Amino acid sequence: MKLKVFILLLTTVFFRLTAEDGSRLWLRFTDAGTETIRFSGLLADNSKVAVTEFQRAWKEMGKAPLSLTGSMKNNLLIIATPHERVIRRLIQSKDLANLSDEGYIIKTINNKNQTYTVVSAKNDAGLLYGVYHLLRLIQTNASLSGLNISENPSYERRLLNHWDNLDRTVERGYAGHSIWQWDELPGKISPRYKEYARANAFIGINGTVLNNVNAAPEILSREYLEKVKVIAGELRPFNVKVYLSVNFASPKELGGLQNSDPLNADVQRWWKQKVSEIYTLIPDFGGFLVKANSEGLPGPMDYGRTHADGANMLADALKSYGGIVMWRAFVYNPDGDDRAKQAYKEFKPLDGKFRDNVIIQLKNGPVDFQPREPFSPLFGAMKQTPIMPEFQITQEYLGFSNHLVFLSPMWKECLDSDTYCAGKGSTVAKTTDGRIFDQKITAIAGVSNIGEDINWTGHHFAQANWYAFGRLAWNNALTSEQIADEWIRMTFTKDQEFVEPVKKMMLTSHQTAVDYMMPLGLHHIFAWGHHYGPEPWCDVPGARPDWLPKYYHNASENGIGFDRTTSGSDAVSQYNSPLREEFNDIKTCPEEFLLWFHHVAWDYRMNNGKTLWNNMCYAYDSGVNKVREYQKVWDRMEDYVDKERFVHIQSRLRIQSRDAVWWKDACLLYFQQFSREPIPYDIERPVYDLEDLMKIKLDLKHHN
Ligand code: GCW
Repeated sequence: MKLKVFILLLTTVFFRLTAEDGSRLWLRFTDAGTETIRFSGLLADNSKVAVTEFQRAWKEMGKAPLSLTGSMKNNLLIIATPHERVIRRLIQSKDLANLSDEGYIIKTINNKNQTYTVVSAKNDAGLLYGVYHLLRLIQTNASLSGLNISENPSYERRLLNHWDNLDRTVERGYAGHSIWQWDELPGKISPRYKEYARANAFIGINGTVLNNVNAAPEILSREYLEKVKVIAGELRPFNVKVYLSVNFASPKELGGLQNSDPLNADVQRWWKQKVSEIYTLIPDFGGFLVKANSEGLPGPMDYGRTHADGANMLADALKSYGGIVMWRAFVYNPDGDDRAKQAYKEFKPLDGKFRDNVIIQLKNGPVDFQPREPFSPLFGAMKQTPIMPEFQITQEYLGFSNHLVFLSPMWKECLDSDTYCAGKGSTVAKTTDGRIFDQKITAIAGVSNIGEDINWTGHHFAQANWYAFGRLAWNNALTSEQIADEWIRMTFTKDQEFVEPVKKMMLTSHQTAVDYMMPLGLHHIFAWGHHYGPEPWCDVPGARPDWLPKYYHNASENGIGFDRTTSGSDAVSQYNSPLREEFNDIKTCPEEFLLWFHHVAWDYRMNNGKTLWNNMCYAYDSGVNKVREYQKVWDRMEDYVDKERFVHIQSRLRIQSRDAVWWKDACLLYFQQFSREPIPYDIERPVYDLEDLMKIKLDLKHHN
């Protein structure tokens, strides 16, 4: 018997040491430094998911489950809503009055010489988030004494958008196939759905759009809705609601109607019936996400109607059930003079024309999730129509799941940008979270980077981007530093020798990627189709001009960059003063956006006195050097990390390092043909030949 126990112990230890595949994400409760925590018992309604989640984590930490008690003992943990008398006794009602439906408080209460830790909320959802917050404090070794926490989320709807197709391929997904096993559903339920729900709930995500915005009409068929119903059932206990992307032509394609004109009564009836069918199956269904008249997809404009006509028809069908329409503003027109202007041009005139259960979903920048873009000028421009930011968690334009790029600083850059729409300080965050406009709906979306890879996201560090999105959706005032710090401690170790250098690496990694890919406001110089490597020379006969890098960089002997000033495309005028003047003047335009807004001569002297060409060379070089530094930082971390994750990350950094050189050589050698200037002699010489780089054709299929 003893031998058996010993062997069991040995295998457990062995398993722990070796099976570090990243599948546990940030939910690694075993690793928590819980020595100092002593709860004497638990006072709670045991049936609540918040309580079972606490006990589950507690057990994983190697602790015996807290025994439930009805009597008030010192060091008691209390998890309850005001339905429990003890909460009404210990907590002042004003403390709970300020909470939203999902808000919570965590307090240390001293009462009659006894101390209690209390997690309370108006509803079960808030209780769950409160418990997760407490667990995060435990996991990150934060102090548990004198707690006085009160939190409400920044956005009511905090959504992931999956670009998952029904054949289980994932558009712009780099972590394997879709986690939704459509072929097995509804009969077989993958255990991963529940794990997914828990991981999301832990970071505050409360909704998910299951399918690609390039939506197949079949998602609305009865067959698929039965499958969706099962997924919704798995996610529900964790307060994660299901939404669907819909194809605007569904009435015609799926319903066999003559057309899908939003003003056609048959079409309206079709949607009403469909929506009623959905709610019969999924009573808490969240609503629709729609990509219409964008990149060749059908939409109301096919029938001479507006975006508002289309969105409102769907909104009317959803209204009585509490469902919403998230209508995307990702539109552009092959004939326009500047793609960056299109969303503003199409949507601003429609302000005030949408139903109150419609929200416009807008990418952070005016073009398309580029490594760096200024914020979209549509933020703050619609004053009677709510707008929700859409960020891209999956790294379509940032090295797929090969490059280590922590995206929180990029998103913060957008959220903290001042739109000046209601005077100074009108940040994108405030224009979208209800602090400036009186909005019926507030929401935020992130395009998921999740797939069926064992570590969920391909690169272990890409987990941090999923994590960061959730945390920012919950609290858009968090700093990237805080988020990285939490994530590292929960995912790897709390050892400062590890936390500090790794955090520094993460926090600089976005700027690093911008430097080796597209510094100084360059954008969209990616290879045709896959968006992985560089192809500034790309020329595809007959292709839409706005799908080609040259449209954006305009390199010639005169200089480089897109003239969006008042003498160019005039995109600057879509911004409020003083931004439009600041962007318009080459002297005041922030240098990180220089080539976004200006066409600049190669010998133009920048703030540091060096020419544009030299600055560009130094930027690419700095990007390359930074990645090499990351390799050194990471190699020094070997003793703090399990072998499996260490080696995996090490090998990805090697790829990133090589790719950075590829980017640098390709862009500098190509642009040098126009600048006709030497690459400054103090930086590393190119190691590739341009002709060879121009021959690279990766077999990664996709349009534009
Ligand atoms: O970034 C582009 C992508 C497309 C995507 C589109 C969109 C889902 O290259 O793959 O399609 O944006 O956001 O609709």
